[in-house]
Amino acid sequence: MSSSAPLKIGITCYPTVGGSGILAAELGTELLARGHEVHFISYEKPFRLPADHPRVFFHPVTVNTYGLFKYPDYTLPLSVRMAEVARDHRLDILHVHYAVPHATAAILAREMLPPDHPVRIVTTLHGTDTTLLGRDPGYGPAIRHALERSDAITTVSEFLRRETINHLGVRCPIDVIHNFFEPGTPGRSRAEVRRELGVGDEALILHISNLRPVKRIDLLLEAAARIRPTDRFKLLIVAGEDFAPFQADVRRLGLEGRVIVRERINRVEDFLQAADLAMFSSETESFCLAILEAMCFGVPSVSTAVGGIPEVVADGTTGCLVPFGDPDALAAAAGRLVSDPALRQRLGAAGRTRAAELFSAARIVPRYVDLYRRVMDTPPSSGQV
Ligand code: GMT
Repeated sequence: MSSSAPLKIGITCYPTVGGSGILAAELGTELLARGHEVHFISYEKPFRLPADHPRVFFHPVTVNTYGLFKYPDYTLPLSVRMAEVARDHRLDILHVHYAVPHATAAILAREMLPPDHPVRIVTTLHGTDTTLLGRDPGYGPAIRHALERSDAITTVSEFLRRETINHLGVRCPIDVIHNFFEPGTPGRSRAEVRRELGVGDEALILHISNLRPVKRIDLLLEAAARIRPTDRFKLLIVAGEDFAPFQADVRRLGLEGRVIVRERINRVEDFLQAADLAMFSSETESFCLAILEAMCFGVPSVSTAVGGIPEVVADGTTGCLVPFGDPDALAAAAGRLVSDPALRQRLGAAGRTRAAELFSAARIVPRYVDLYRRVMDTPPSSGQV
C-alpha cells in the first residue's frame, strides 16, 4: 500500500461520557480531516462526535433482549456488526478503544471474514481495562488473549504500558501513544460564562469527570472544604454523571454556595476558558484527559501524582502534584494558586506550551497513522508470541 493512500478505519469505543470515548471521537474527526474514511461502530453515536459531519459513518449495534438471557449480550452483536461493516466497506483496520469487550469482538469479527480480507486490529488500552479488569480473574485471560491476537497494542501512557506488562503478562510490543486534545472554540465569552455561574472575582476551580469511584469525589470535596481563604474561590464540577449522590457531602462540609454543578455537558470549552485552575483527586489515572483539556486553555491543575499523570503534568512547572489521599496537601496547593494569580498565569502558560508541544493532534495523530501503515505492511497477527 502506498504510504499516502487513504485508509479505511473502523473505530469502536464507548460512546458515553469518558476519556476513552472522547479520544476515539476526536481521533476519528482528525483522521477524516486528513482524508481517511472513518466508520464508528457502537451502540450509540459517540457524544463528542460532530452531529452534522458529512463524512462520519455511524453503524449502530442493536442489542437483543431475548427472554432466555438473564444478561443482555453485547459482544456477539458487536462482532457481527464489525464483520459486516469491515466486509461491506472493505475496511483496512478495526481500531478498538478500551479492550473490554471491544478487542474480543474485533478478534471474532476477523474470524468471520473471508481469508482474503485480513482486517488488521489495533487495540488501544485506556486505563481500567488493564488496571481493574486486567486483574479480575473473570476478565484477565480474555483480555490477554485479545491483546495477543491484536496486530498492534497501544497504551495512552508509559505507566499503562508497564501495568499491562506486569499485570497481564503481555509479551508482545506495546506502543505508547499519549492522548491529544484540540480545543474547540467556546460558544460564549469568559465573562458571560462566569456571570451565568455566579462567579465574580473569586478564583474558579474546575473539576471535570464522570464521578466514578476512582475519581474520589469524597476527597475532592474534603480538600475544597480546607482551601483557604474560603471566600476567594468557587468550585465548578462538570459532571458526566448525576451529582446528586454527593450533595450530602457538600452540605456536611459546609460547601453550599461554593460548589456549582453542571451535569452532562457535551462541549466543555466554555467552562475551560472560564476557569482559573483545575483540581483532581483521583486514586488512579492512566492519563487524565481533563488535565490536558485544562492545559490547552492555560489552566494549571492541582492533582494527585498517580498513574500516568506525572507524564502529563510537569510538577512545579505546569501544575502541582501531591500524594494521593492527602486532602490537606491538595487544599494547600490549590490555596497557593487561588491566592497567587501570577503563579497561575505562569504555570498555565507553561502548560499550554507543553500541551502544544507534546499532546497536540499534529503531534499525536500521525503516530496512529504510522502505526496503521506499519500493521498494513505486516502479515496479520496469528496470535503466536
Ligand atoms: O479506564 C477507564 O476508567 C475509563 C476511561 C474512560 O473512558 O474515561 O478512562 C481512562 O481513559 C482516559 C482516556 O485515555 C484517561 O484519560 C483516564 O485517565 C483513564 N482512566 C483511568 O485510568 C482510571
